[in-house]
Amino acid sequence: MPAAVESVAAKAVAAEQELTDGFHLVIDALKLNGIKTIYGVPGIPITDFGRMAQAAGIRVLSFRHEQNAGNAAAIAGYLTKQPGVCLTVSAPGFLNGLTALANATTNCFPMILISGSSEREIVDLQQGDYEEMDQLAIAKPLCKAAFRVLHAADIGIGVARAIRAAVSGRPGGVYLDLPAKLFAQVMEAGAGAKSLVKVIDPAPAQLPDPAAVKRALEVLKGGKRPLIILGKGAAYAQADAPIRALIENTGIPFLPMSMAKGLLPDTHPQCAGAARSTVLKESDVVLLIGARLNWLLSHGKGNSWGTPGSKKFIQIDIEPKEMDSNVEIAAPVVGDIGSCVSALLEGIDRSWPSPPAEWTGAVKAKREENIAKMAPRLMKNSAPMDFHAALGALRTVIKERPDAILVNEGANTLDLARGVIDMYQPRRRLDVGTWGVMGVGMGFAIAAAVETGKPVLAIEGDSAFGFSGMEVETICRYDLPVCVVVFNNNGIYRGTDVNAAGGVDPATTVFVKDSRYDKMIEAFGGVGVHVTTPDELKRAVDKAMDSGRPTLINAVIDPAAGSESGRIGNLNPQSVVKRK
Ligand SMILES: Cc1ncc(C[n+]2csc(CCOP(=O)(O)OP(=O)(O)O)c2C)c(N)n1
Ligand SMILES: [Mg+2]
Repeated sequence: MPAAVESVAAKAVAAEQELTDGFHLVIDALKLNGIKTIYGVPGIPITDFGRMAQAAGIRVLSFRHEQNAGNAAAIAGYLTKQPGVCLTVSAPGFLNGLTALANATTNCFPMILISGSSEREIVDLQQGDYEEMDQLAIAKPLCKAAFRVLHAADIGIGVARAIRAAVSGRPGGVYLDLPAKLFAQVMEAGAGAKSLVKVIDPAPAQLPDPAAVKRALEVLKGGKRPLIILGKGAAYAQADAPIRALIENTGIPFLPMSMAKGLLPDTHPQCAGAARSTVLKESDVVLLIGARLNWLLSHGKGNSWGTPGSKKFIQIDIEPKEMDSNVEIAAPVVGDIGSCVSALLEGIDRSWPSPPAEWTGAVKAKREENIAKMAPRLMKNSAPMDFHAALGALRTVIKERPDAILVNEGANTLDLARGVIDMYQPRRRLDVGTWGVMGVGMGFAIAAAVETGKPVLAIEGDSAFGFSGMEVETICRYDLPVCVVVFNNNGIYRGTDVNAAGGVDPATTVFVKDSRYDKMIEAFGGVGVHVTTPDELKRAVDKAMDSGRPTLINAVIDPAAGSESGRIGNLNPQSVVKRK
């Protein structure tokens, strides 16, 4: 090569080495802050970004629909206390991801939805750009915080703000809008590197006021029939040891909310899970730890809570606005759960009075009575199976594999599995959460496998499964240790409904009879199994979990076995007008 040409080429390389751009700055900012995985769906303007992120060592998992990628990111956030990242294209992809972002915010899961967006100048003049939408404005009311970055030099700050907003205080969903033009914006590499921000202490401890702790201890000590309720906030906090110590040192019965199951084993002698209605009604002092008095706890009032005014509530929550949301909180303790529980523990020494034996004895008796009542229903080896018979088999699976992660959605399939399947370890049960939303199943299962490396058992109503079912291809593509069991009762709640008009259309809640969901996964190289008895079901799940191979088991459930809306049929409005 002639010397002159050589020097021009060298100069070009040198110049290139000194430049960076939006693509690389976003990747560098995420990596600098420990983000190892992105869940998303490619397309304009983020296809190359996904490729480059993968090339840079971030694990980029492509889904079939953004809602599932978003749910995966949200539950990754819940499991790791680091924001899960979902990446989508503009307008329709963004909207598909938005349900998961809103659900994450409602459930206090830290996640960041990063969406590419179209040209601001055209969007703002509404001139009809490709996938035109004012995404920032739409996201804002549905998440904890929403940011847009317009200049490459601001990427570091934008990513830092998104991370801090997602995980600090009460965690939630954050939207980060990255216009197409930003990715290609160029800046000098040294200045680019300096513009990045490593978020120091993204979720700082928030210590409770000692006076609030003292007040809480006094109220708790005054209880004759005390109860501790654990919410998924308590599980999220990863303060497992102090929470366990608080419960065991006080001897107070505890009630785990759905996703708090396993924080202490459901088989723990103080667990009141099987005596729920008794403890809600009869308790006089209730300590809520990361549990909100929303609809899932009947707002802390009404019939299920016994005599009006008979309770005193102590509430531990990081969000001060949570206090008095539904009823008066006698002793609010505001701070992060680990710090609050540890502070309470300091005031609980050997002289702490055990709760009256009359109370703990009554809770124990009720719990044993209810467990004994359920036992024979779990042992029926019949075909077709009812829910209890099938769940009896799966209950044994989790007992034998307490480390496995259980994903669960549906109506009867959800409510009955929650009651039947004991959990033994923290953060092993992932389900429909605060909204009772269908469609989280495969996204949650995929992220649980990816983030923890543990085997995953997803127990899915046939309707629930359908919302994210196409992701069985994703499960096969990444060869994840996920075993999906579809409880196939031919429909929503039951498969026996009939069309009241008598026409050819089936009833609104029934599906194609005797479908074979197991065939779906076979199309992608996974293992499909069709079972009709609890024994077959147990064998098939064991085999799947031993092998770690992607498996879908079509479990035939008696179509007449379920009830309307599972356990929450009372929430359905009733028509008072008689049909003519
Ligand atoms: C996004 C969303 N759409 C609709 C619903 C209403 N819904 C509640 S449970 C359910 C499905 C119940 O059927 P299935 O999953 O088969 O459970 P089963 O009761 O039959 O066991 C539906 C559609 C919902 N909760 N979330
Ligand atoms: Mg069903």
